[in-house]
Amino acid sequence: MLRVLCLLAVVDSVLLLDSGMLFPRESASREVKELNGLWAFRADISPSRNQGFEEAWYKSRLIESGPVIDMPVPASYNDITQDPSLRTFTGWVWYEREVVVPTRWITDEEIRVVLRVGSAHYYSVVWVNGVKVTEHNGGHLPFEAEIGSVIRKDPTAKCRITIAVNNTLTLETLPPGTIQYMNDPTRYPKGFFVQNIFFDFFNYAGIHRSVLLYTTPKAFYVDDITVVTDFSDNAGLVNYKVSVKGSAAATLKLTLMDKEGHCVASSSGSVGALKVADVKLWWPYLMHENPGYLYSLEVHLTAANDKSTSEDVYLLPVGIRTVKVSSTQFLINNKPFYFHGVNKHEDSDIRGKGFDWPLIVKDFNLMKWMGANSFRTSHYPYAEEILQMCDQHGIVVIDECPGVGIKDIRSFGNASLTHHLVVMDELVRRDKNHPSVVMWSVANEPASEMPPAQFYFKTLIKHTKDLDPTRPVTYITNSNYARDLGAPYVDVVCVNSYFSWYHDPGYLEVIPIQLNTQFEDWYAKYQKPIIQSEYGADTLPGLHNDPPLMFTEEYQQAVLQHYHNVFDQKRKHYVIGELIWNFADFMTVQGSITRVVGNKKGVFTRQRQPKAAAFILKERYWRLANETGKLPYWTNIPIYAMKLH
Ligand code: GCB
Repeated sequence: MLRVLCLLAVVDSVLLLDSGMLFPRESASREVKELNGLWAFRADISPSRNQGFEEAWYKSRLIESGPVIDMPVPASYNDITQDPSLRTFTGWVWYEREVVVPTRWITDEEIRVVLRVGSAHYYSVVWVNGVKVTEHNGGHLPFEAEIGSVIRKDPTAKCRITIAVNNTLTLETLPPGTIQYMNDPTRYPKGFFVQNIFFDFFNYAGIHRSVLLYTTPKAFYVDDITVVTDFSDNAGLVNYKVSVKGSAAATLKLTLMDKEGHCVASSSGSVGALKVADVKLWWPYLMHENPGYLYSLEVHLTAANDKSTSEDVYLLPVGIRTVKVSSTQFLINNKPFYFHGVNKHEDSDIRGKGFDWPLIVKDFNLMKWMGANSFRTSHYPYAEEILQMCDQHGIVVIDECPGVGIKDIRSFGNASLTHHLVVMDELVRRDKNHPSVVMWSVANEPASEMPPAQFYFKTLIKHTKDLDPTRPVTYITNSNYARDLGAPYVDVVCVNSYFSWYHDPGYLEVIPIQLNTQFEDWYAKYQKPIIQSEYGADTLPGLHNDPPLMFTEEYQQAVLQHYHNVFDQKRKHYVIGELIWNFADFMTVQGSITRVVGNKKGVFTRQRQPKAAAFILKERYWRLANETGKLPYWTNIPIYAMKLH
């Protein structure tokens, strides 16, 4: 009982924001309408970038205030046209689309109609039929607005949705940046300015994920659900809390179903625990013969008045598993888990950071092909659909917020910290129920040796633990172990290092000694498990040299092999994972002469073709899986992967 109560307290602590952000799913009471496709688009190229607001472009159709072009949604706008100024545009761009809303949604006052944007980078303002319905600060998380009252004002009118998006990064955005005006008329054209950034990927912008309309009942509806799972022996435990908006008279019924649709537990009331006999745990890929097992939690809300009965139904996939960290191990379901995986980016030709199912499925096939059991969402939250795939396939995720490039001391100020806390609220609210998410990463390579970093990370990490005491929290460091001021607060030390690349370039022989020293130093100081969260080398596919020279396929292979030798020593003790930088080549800014049309540290090209290093990783990851998992009669191993065994 005490255990249940403790876990319920955990469930309770998560709900700090005043509303939920459940992924829109169709059910008996909910409909979803996707608004993806072609939208009208215009960049505000006025020197102030403010013409759109001054002239209120949202008040009438966008084409009436100036020329428009077709823009696909979801996609970054940068690589869609031949216009170099749109590729690097900084400022407001305007999107618009007219939507046919089902008549019933308008005439039936009992229906709540919500407009939801999966993500738009960076700052967004949204109008419906010229009426502002919401704005959102932040480029990688969803936001929504109830629009029923606006579309009901004139039921005969089309529903015109206008979204203005501004990609400007400042010292207080996440990631941070600065705008620098170049005022010397002898060197720069009039009004010339640049967006400086402190991170190594292209600042793609636009509406990056799906725009949807969805419905729920209006009088009452399921606003949020939090589940926290546990097990003991054969019994699983799903502690839940449901937050309901609207009528208090509604009754809640919860049913947990297995994959075959059989009810395995049921309950009522907004807070409680479901006990599952003969539980099938959620296991990572390659750790168990049946990974990614998901139950389905049906949350059923009903209310009756003298005339009728109405209901709201929401179905949440639930994986039952636990996560714990000791001083030397990362435990999933009390068994040691070793991360052998990748760092990724949301990045591809033409669509930039736009959501794309073919790309996502291809990436999952490649990760499973190479035996990767995990990835980090470097350097920002990825689309929810990607996490759903991870849940289903058992791919373990370190979920990172967009706190990348916090290098300027001014980005450690109050305004930045406050925003960072809100972003963590939004991230945890969105991703808390994914079994695949096993750890939060609050930042990547901040200037953690600067004095204000101590308070900043202490506060941020504590806040994240308060939001979700069930998952460990980390940030990714490349600081010196002796000067890193945030490390005392993390649960797992995640270190990036590029020996023989940025340090001692070309000298492969330094890797064993430097990597060994790195691990020994960090462990001696903190006695916390360590993940090598990045390592790698830029490599041009098809470029060869033996003995290995930098940028050749041979050099990338050699770097990996040198690192792997050390990992094999240390993983017997306290190293709990290795994540290659990077899964695939990705686009960067032109600002750095160390990048030739992007960062080439991928083991796959940007088009997802393997470099020689991909085969090294494939062999290694399957070998590691065979050592640590139980795979002899693994049923899902495709034929091509079986050959290795
Ligand atoms: C890093 C960063 C990552 C870069 C990578 C590199 O440490 O975390 O964003 O892309 O190094 O290739 O330089």
